[in-house]
Amino acid sequence: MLQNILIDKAETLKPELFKHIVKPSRAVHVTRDAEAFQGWRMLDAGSPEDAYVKIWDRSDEIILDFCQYCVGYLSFEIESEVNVDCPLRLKIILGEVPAEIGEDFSGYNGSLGRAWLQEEILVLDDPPEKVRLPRRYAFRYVKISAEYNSRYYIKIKNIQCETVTSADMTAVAALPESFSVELRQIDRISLDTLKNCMQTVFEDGPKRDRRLWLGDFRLQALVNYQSFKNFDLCKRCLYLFAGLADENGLVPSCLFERPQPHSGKSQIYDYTALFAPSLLEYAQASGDWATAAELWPVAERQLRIVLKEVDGDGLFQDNKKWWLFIDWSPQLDKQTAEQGVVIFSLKKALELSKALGREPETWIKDAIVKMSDAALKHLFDQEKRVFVSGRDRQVSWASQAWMTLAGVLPSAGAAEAISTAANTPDAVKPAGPYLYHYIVEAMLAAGMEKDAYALLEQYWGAMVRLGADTFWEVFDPQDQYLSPYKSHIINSYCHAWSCTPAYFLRRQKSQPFCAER
Ligand code: RAM
Repeated sequence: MLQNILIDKAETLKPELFKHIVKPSRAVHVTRDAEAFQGWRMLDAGSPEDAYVKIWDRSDEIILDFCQYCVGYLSFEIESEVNVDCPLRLKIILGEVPAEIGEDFSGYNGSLGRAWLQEEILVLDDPPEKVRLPRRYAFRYVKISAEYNSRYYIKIKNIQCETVTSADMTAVAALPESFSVELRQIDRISLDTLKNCMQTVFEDGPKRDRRLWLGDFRLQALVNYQSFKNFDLCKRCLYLFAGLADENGLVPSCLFERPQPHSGKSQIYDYTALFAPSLLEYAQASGDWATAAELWPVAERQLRIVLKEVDGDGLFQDNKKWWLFIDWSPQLDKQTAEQGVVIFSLKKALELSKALGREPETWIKDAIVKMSDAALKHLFDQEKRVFVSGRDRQVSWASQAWMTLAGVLPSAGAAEAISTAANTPDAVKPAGPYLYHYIVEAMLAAGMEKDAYALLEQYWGAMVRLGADTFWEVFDPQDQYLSPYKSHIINSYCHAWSCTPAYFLRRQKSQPFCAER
């Protein structure tokens, strides 16, 4: 019953979407180029008007470049001869990046469903004047091919996209000119990334997976508080998570809105712990402490659940019951990072309970002390001055980041541990922007402002230099083809967890200094 009330509340907060019409800016050709991102480059092929009026006989194709990232509904007009003697077959491919247009989807062998690749086959018996694709697409490039038609002619014209978002771009000013051009560009791309993921929930990516994930949500919300300030969308998401908790009170790590809100059934340990920090941050940003008070039992429940995986010595143990995420790196041992996430979340929960004027939560305090002591005793290498993880005492950036955010060491010790890991050649590095966010956040917490902004500029700036319109789900500067799903074309190239430079930059009044690159 209570669950239904929470879902009903969430549904009343469903936003109206802002709509804009966007038209392509140019026609292009796609060509192989070893120097370009993932080996594909777009070459200018003139104005879109020339491409629209192209007359098709049998088979041919046009590629249009919208020169900006669009999420929405594509439409175009068809002009055909009267004596059409067979159905018209059109293939439409939409791509976030050039590789999706250049490569042949029939060779796809990734681990996620092929239907995520954006492709539409239209077979029209009586070609209408106007076509509007029913599915929402996420793209910059559109390729339309006429496939083996009979000997009649058609013209395609007036292609446009009706874009949708719940982010109000007019509510956000550009960063002041006291910031470097590069940082302003990184900020703008971050906001474009978030905007395109802000729909009726905070989607992780508008091409894929198009759903609400708890870990992604925390980062999206943090950027939103510094920019669009759409508090109701955050509130809606918090109620959806709470309303879909299972019979043990465990909130889902991801959820779907349609056909009606339902759990995605994935349970990620670290995401579960982050519900409490997310609730606190929402209340701090919006001032809506009533919602925080109403959802406090849910936050508390998540922490009681994660503490079940902590042994008598105060150490997190992987009992193989949960998906441990932290990052996509396959080599990463996650024990220490998970320990850090839990301590960090317990501390935020304590802050929340105090702000709500609750009686002192001694169980939270006790767990913080016990887990912090255990971390120092068992997970900190006194000689190397660095946190280690797992049986092989692995050194990773992830362990230092989360232990820093957990505040287990004083900041000088945390800075030393982060620098030691960064200077250890075989330390496991992050595989994607989600963990890079936490590295930057940890550096700032450890007083390493210069390094934090240098890393931000280096990592996100590298995506910009490779032509990013929006920031990516996965990015390893050493491997442009890296994919957790065994295919780079199924990766999401507008992925909201990568939008956090705007959070770091917008909390600054002026240009933060950057270390030499
Ligand atoms: C993928 C998505 C999502 C992330 C999970 C762990 O499905 O990239 O953003 O939160 O994995």
